[in-house]
Amino acid sequence: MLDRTHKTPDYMYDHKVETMSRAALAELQAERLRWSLDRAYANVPHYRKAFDKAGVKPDKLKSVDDLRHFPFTVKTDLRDNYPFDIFAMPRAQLVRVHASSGTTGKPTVVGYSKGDIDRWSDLMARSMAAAGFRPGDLVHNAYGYGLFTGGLGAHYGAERLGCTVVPVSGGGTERQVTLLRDFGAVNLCCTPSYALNIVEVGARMGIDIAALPVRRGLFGAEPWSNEMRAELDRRLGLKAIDIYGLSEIMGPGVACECDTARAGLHGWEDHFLFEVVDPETQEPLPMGSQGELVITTLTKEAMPMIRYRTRDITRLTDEPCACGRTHLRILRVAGRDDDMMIIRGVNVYPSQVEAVLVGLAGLAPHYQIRLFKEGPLDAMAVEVEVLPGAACDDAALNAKASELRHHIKSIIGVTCTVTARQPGEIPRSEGKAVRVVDQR
Ligand code: DLL
Repeated sequence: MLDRTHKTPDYMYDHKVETMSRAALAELQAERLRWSLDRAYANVPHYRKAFDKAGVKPDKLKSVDDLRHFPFTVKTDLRDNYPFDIFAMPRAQLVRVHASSGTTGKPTVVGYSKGDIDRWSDLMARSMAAAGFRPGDLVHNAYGYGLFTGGLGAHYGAERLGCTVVPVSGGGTERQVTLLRDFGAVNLCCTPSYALNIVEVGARMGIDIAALPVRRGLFGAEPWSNEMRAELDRRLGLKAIDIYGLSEIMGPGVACECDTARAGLHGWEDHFLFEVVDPETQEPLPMGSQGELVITTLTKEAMPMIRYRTRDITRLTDEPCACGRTHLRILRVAGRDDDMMIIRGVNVYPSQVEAVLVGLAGLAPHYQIRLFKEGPLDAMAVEVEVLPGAACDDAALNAKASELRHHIKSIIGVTCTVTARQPGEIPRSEGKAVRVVDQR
């Protein structure tokens, strides 16, 4: 258990650690990094082989900078060691496993010791406190429970912080709305796309979510734009906060925004080491450059991850934050490198298309992108919906479509086809939204 005997203001879960000087953080990281590398090398055949092949040894590590000589870990390393061979402890000593859905091939399995669950709970509690959750709050948790880390991660964190949890899980949206109204939760946890679905179903039921007590949304598990944030703030009448994480590293709570600044997600550096590398050359990039986020765990017992390539594209900053926390910030994740589309030579992320269409008069914030071949070239078709009540005869739909096509061209610089549809025609999400349908 975390030592919470020191005085902590109520807007921070662990003031001493969250405001540690960067020099002290670096010292703590160096010490923990050695421990993590040692543990991986001694207990996981995969790491022993990979380190030996690269000619590196944990005991040769002089400083955190030397980590750059250690090999990366990628998703296929987990699949190749399916299900339990990447663990640094006998399976019988673990208290839990989670797994990715694995749309293609084997799922990736991740494991936790009792101590790992304890630290995860603390980091989620820390994230939630940063997001403005307080002990005694009622938390409506609509992240999916099960193999996905969202549900149980948020559940344990909220309990640890001293909140009362409503463990609804995802789906059954009318019931979600009824419970939000009847119980009066002040905090909502779900994906941003599901939050939109909830507010819309509420409107159909004659219940305005914005008029309910809910005032904080802890949204993550998928990329979302600042434009979508403004839309969620307004439609749900709350403050939308971004939370990041991935199962391979822990689950939700690897990084979270503070409600003071909402300007980047504080990455909890006492437990993780963050690097940004050039996805092509794999060379580490200086602070502030955009590239692929690489994370090393510093305290995970059951499954240390050394230089895990997340494939998430972002930038880091260690500029001081208005909230007083010293841990670096991950500027919002633009998307995954495998989601990046190259349309006539222009690199585009779905979240950029989202930023253009959300808030455009008469359009609903629902969309889907279809990728297809036009001769030898990749082409993009964007499907959107008009708002309920807006004109939706053919002429009105065509006019909306051509307006959006024009904006996408002038703001992102790509030519695409746009189809505007009737309200309700784009599939709704109950978890992670499917933004891109690849028909190439
Ligand atoms: O999505 C963990 C999570 C649950 C995070 C609930 C936040 C809230 P995975 O299913 O393993 O874990 O998916 C991880 O989702 O590599 C990113 O590509 C994406 N992702 C997660 N959070 C964000 C975010 C959970 N805030 C993958 N912004 C990651 C953008 C995100 N992308």
